[in-house]
Amino acid sequence: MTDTTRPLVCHIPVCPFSQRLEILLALKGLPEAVDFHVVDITRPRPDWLLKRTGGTTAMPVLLLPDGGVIKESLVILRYLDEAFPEPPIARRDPYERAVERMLIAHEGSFTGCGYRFVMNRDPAARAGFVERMLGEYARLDAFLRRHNPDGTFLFDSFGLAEAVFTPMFMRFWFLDYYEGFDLPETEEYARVRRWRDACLAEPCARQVSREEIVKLYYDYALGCGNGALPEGRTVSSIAFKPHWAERPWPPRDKYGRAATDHELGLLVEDAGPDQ
Ligand code: GAZ
Repeated sequence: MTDTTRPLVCHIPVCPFSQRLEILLALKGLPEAVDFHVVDITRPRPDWLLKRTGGTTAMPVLLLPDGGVIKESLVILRYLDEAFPEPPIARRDPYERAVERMLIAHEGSFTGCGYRFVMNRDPAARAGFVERMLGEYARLDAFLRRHNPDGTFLFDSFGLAEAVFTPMFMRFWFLDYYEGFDLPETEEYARVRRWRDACLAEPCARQVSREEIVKLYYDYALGCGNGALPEGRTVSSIAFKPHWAERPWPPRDKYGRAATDHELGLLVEDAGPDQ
């Protein structure tokens, strides 16, 4: 049962934006500070939720016991960091806070670039996506070299900026799998690579695995985001059932023939003894 005295986060479990909140709470050692309510992205939102949000459907949203509603993962992150102040995750010094915010200001274009890349259906456009993605990493690299050239994280440890970017570094495993794209192992990207690798190794950021992301985001690789169905399919790859661990790995070639529900292990009957 949900405890109505605690804030409630409505979320889509594999969504990178809600993983940011889970990482923050894990860093604070407060996984119980809020309740999580899972929303099925492949179905219409329930009426009680739409009433609270005023009709918007994007997750995560934070519902407060007194009726308050907070949207946007970056805003929710700050709210939780302030509402449960110990230990603080955002920097305390005003200048350091500004540096942290400048880096976080890059998250939108970084995220959008990776998602547009995985969703691209035109092989001729691929080179342009590689170039733009490298441009995004180069910008992060330059920022980190400027503000902490010899360190690993932006400051001395995994903090707010890392909680914002790590879910995207994890989602971009789909670029490695479906596009053969990874951050090059060259000196040019060495600083951002050190940061990225340390973010991926953080124990507080283990809410999803590479296998889960690759399997659940197959439809994104076919150009269908947010639970939309590719042509000829009846079950979204982002569906909760059948569980991702029971499904085979999808084909890597996203520009070739699309896999069927059956090939993706998405038909529940496939698991039955009579089939
Ligand atoms: N800016 C918001 C935040 O909280 O930071 C974004 C929230 C959001 O987009 N949530 C998605 C959602 O609820 C789930 S995660 N969508 C359903 C709805 O009804 O709005 C990201 C993309 C993208 C496609 C998908 C996603 C994604 O680009 O992971 O780019 C950033 C959705 C094509």
